[in-house]
Amino acid sequence: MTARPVVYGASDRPPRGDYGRAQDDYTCAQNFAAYTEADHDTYHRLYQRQSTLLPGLASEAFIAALPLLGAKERIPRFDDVNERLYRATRWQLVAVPGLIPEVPFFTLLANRKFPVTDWIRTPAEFDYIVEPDVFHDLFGHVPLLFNPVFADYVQRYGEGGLKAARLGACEMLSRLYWYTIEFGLIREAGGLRAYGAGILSSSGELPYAVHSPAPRRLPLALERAMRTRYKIDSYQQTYFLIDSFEQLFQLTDQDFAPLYAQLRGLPEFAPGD
Ligand code: HBI
Ligand code: FE
Repeated sequence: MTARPVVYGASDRPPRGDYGRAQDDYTCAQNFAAYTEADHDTYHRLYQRQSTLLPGLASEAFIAALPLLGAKERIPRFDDVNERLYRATRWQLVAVPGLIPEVPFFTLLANRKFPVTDWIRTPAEFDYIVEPDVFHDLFGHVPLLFNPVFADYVQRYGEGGLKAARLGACEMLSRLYWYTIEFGLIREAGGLRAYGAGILSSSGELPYAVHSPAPRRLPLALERAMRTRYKIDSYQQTYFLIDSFEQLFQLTDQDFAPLYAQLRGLPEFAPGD
């Protein structure tokens, strides 16, 4: 069976990426030869702009880990990053053609493999792209996988996802991923900082998430986050706050099955509630 593309979330956009080259587990070889000089230039310009925005807005743990990625000027070979990443936390990057279905996604995370989309946005999409591309994944997600506590949380999330799939609770667990790994905020230095990849890789949403008075900011509580719907193509209207990555990890210590049963019958919250 060749891997079929997925249409992700509410977007009715055709999936991007060539899924014909993916294996059954949805991974593929990184198509390094396909990168043009324009692609490397797009990556370099995105990296430069985003890294100048970080001070005072990004979590210190992220700022400290970013140099470990070791790729500022050009899109790196994932195997080169894996040299360093595997030594640090036993995680490795695997290339995927784009978004993949939830169970293959959870399976990779549960095995400390992070799926990294291997294509990059066009220059016309420099300021915004709906789907995660290689810059979102490498710059947004990979640095914190060098952080031991966060790295363990992501694997625990993957294991939880496989259990959620068996319980038909993927949507509730996906919201936890969305409001932490993608769009989470952490209390730090008397203020707020971003640790979610979707914020860290966005030039507009990074200052907005930390400083704008518009969005709601709530302390992370599973029963609230798991019932709060999200949109994938606009700034978040609700952000959830944590005090530490240890707090995130401890959340995964409990068995979510009773929580899913309790929440299933309760009404959901719209993104802006
Ligand atoms: N696929 N490649 C990729 N990257 C993601 O971050 C991703 C995905 N599929 C599903 C998904 N994220 C989320 O819905 C998870 O909560 C399951
Ligand atoms: Fe992401």
